[in-house]
Amino acid sequence: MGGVDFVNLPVSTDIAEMAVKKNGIRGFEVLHRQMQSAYDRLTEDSPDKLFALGGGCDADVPCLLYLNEKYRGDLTVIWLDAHGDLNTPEESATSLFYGMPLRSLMDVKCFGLLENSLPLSTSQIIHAGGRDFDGAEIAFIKESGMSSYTVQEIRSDNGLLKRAVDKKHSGHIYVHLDLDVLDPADFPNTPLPVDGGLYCKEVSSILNSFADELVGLGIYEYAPSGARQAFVEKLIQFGLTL
Ligand SMILES: [Mn+2]
Repeated sequence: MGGVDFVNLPVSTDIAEMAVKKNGIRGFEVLHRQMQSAYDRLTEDSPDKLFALGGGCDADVPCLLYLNEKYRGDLTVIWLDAHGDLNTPEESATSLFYGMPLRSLMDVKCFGLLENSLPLSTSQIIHAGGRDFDGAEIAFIKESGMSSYTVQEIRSDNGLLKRAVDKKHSGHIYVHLDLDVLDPADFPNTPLPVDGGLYCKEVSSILNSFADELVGLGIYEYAPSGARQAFVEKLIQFGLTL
């Protein structure tokens, strides 16, 4: 990509290996290997800013742990997602890691996937647009006091996320964008769509409101299709200007 340091990290396509369960996580060894290689590459290149394109939400784990270490815990993460991504391996009914990435970031050993990294604290995270939480995830949010805002709260108050971020007093903001935070009527191209999401223009306006403070953006869960491809291209253009 012209003018941009672009790194394409290979991922396993071995279905049999992805099915092998360890530590309560399906495909643990594959995830461990891929996350470690992404993390090592980031550490080696040591970028100040990062634009990541997935893949599944789990691909943001090495990116966020790298940035959290780089900025020594001075990082605020806005996690835009229809789902919580907050299960522990014990709480997960499926043992699929894509339901766990946000929670793994707060675990001191990242569930064994990246053991030497600095975990995020719940106070660094703002979950936004969630509407399909499991019972254990709702309990976790309640007990931990982690910030979590619904689509309705965000829609009815333009400055809500901006104020929530300002309260964290961090100079480094990262946006994790799981495309399923979007309303399927407006953007259907995700593997796990959930009704009642944000509109594309609302997500664009959220991104623009943080454009000057962003140290990173991750875009995940795109199911490639011609429909709404223009919006994804717009997001990529935005990411490339960070
Ligand atoms: Mn997700």
